[in-house]
Amino acid sequence: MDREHRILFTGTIGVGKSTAVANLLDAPPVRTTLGDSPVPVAIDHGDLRLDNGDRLRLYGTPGQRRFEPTWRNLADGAIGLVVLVDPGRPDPLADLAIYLENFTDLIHRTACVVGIARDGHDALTASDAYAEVAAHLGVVCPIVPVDVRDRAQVLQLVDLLLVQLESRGL
Ligand SMILES: Nc1nc2c(ncn2[C@@H]2O[C@H](COP(=O)(O)OP(=O)(O)OP(=O)(O)O)[C@@H](O)[C@H]2O)c(=O)[nH]1
Ligand SMILES: [Mg+2]
Repeated sequence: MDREHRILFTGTIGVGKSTAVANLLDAPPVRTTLGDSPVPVAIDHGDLRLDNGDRLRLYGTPGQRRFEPTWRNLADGAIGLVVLVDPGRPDPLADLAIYLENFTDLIHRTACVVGIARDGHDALTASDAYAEVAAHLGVVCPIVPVDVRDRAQVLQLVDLLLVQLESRGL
């Protein structure tokens, strides 16, 4: 079976997961709508071909926490995780903790990058607060501001993931 190099983009509702994924793809994203929801909930995914010929399959997870089983299915076999944080929400540090905890198996098996999205150049980003939350959960990973509408910045997040994987021989 062809190995699918799957990378997940996760984070709260509206943080920019779909925008980030769509921005990187070679073709428009495929949207899989989950059937058991009163409102349409989509998983966006598609392929990104890297310069070295490798192909990555990118997934945006549904934001709602009740889809935690879906998150786990997507995480199974994935090679890395991008957590997007919306600093404009009431408690972005708690948001970060929730996603790091939910994806703890994936993170410890592979690698993780945290993108502070939605105008993430704020006071919290400048402080060590996000890194402290991550460290408390045993996660050491790059934490960088990102504008998901800018393809180059999203690509940089993915690069930060791939560099970690390479350095660990994964
Ligand atoms: N003003 C502003 N808008 C942004 C920023 N980042 C993303 N957006 C916009 O926010 C909107 C929501 O982004 P989506 O990519 O749909 O977010 P999502 O995480 O996929 O949302 P769900 O799938 O509903 O959870 C899009 O219209 C983006 O263009 C930002 O930094 N600033
Ligand atoms: Mg979306």
